Amino acid sequence: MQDLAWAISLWLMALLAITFIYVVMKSGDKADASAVQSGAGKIRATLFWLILIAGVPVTMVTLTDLPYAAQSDATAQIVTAEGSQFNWDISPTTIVAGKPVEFHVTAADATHGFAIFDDTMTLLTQTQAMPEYTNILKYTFSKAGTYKVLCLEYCGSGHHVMSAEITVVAAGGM
Ligand SMILES: [Cu+2]
Repeated sequence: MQDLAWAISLWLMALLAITFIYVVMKSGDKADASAVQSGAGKIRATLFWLILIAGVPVTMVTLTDLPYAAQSDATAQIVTAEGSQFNWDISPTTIVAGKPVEFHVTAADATHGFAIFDDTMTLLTQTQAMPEYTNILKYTFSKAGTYKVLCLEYCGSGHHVMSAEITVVAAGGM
């Protein structure tokens, strides 16, 4: 869905850019004063007001459908994660499957990479852990189990020991 919206946006942006370039290229021509008085001018004026009047409600309705508003989920489980050389400080480490999790990820010293792997060591999701900034990573674990957190950003001599575990329990099992 997001890819489609992105593709449509790109096409519309290209169309707008082409129109803009066309208008700029044509702007050297003298205005046709008779056209403004005639039917062409009236059609232009009608279209202008139609777009303006229709545009406002259409924009308002479609903006509410953007995914951004839906992202702040009050039911999400909040987990804070702070990376430091060479350790992860994660709280809580036990969460419930099937419910969205919001990881608030930051770092104490250098930039680290906060990455979550399943038991087959498949990367599920990741974000940067940066000093003085909190990245919010949203993820919903579909099944219970033990998940590994590893650092994906080389951060010094002990980078490879930066590992932690998250326990995901089935809903109602907590
Ligand atoms: Cu690292």
